[in-house]
Amino acid sequence: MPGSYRCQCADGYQVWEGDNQKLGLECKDLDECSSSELNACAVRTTCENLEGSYKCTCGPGFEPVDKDEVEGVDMKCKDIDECEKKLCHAKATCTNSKKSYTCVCNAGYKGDGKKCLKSRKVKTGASGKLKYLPIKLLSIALIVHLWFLS
Ligand SMILES: [Ca+2]
Repeated sequence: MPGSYRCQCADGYQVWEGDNQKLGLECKDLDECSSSELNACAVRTTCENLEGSYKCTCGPGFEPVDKDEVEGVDMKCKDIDECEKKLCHAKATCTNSKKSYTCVCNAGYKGDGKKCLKSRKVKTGASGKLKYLPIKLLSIALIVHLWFLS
């Protein structure tokens, strides 16, 4: 309309529908993270609302595709390959998975994968029985001794 003007909120702001409408147009920050339609954050990123704008950062377990770009409105993130970072023990096998990884000790080693110790041979069979033989013999000797006394 000629001779008139219209105010608009700047990008990143929305009309504030409060009680002070008589004072003129009021704008407040638009929470771009409240809806995926309002932000350009890609999958695997976390949206963070800012005054007048927003930013995207990589979610837990993800890292920037471009190492120099730590945050932005259209940044892309990829799964962190923890196995490349050698977080498992030297005697463990690392398996990378989405958002995570697992460490499993190699055969012959025991532990949680972050720390693996050479597992000792478990005593079994004859050697295990031999351990209790002196006690058994002592018990029998005591019983026989008591029997002779009575
Ligand atoms: Ca905002």
